[in-house]
Amino acid sequence: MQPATIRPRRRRQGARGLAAATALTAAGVVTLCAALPAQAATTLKAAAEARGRYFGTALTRGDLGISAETSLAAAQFDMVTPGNEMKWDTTEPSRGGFNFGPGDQIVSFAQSHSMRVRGHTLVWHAQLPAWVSSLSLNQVQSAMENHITNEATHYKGKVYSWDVVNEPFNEDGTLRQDVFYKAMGTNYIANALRAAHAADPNAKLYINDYNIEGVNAKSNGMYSLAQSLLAQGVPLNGIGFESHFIAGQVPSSLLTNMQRFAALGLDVAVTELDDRIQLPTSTAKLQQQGTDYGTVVNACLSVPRCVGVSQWGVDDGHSWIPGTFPGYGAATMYDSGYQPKPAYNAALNALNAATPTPTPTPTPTPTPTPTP
Ligand code: 9MR
Repeated sequence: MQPATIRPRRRRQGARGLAAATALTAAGVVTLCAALPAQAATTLKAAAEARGRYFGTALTRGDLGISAETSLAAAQFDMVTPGNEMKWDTTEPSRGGFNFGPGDQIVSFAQSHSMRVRGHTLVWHAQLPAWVSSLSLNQVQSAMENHITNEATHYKGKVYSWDVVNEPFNEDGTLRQDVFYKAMGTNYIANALRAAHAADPNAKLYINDYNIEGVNAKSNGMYSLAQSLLAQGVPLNGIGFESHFIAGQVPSSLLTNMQRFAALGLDVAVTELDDRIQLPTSTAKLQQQGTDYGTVVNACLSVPRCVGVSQWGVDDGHSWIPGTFPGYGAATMYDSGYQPKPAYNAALNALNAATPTPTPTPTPTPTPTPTP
């Protein structure tokens, strides 16, 4: 079989295209696996798409002005998360005063390079303008729903997904006592998801958080919340695992944890991957980072409901890490001269080496026996 005849279609359809091909004959499966090294993709996005996944990056407006960075982003990534431009302090800095210009610039860049967009984020305690936190509590729900309705309507059809609620949990698995919680209790999350769904029924709706990548108190809190929302019929489609790791410390329960969320019937995604190194770097530390990137990509590939991986920024020169974690840096797959690091090769190799997800054999539907 020629590779061309089974080349998957772009993006998520790729999974189905590939699945259809593998379902044809058992011999076809063998031919496909044997052919993989010869058709190894040379970019993250092509390799990810061949596995029915995306590979994304965060981009800010500042990044859009740096041509070396945008060329690399367009060449390697097929999903964009705006770093700051869709957050509340930008999009509704004063009550009812909306500004979608910065977010539109990111969307326009993405569209002109055939990249999709993860909308980020509608409800978050940070980068929240002061007017929201100073509302009287009986006005918060309407302000939140109005914000969501306006923003999600503006970007309707232009975003693949929304991080509807960002970072709602404390480390012990309880919900943060932010203004939304104080006004509505736990229900603020269901209210937010329902408002987002009403505005853009086709966007995949996520709750996104950090330190929920392994099985721990915080991810247990997220798991219970997800179960409860689904039981209530709330439109929740996925869980975002930010994945801001420290080199050598990827949680050993990452895969198990992803699997348990997927088993609820949710998509999962690695949404903000980076892997910071205590400076100075060394060959051994960069190799460890490569191992970590491979581990994360392989975990995603092992979970059929894991839709993709996004890195938080293109390169080490434009990463948030050094500014927030003094003494740490070099957290991405590209150095500050835009050269690929061992982590890039590890991610690409993991994608290229992966065996396509096997298609479950359809169970024949029994012909119903008419009851007399
Ligand atoms: O990358 C963002 C940085 O430019 C901002 O200063 C920062 C402010 O909170 O937010 C960063 O992005 C965060 C993301 O929105 C949510 N998860 C953590 C990210 C890193 O702080």
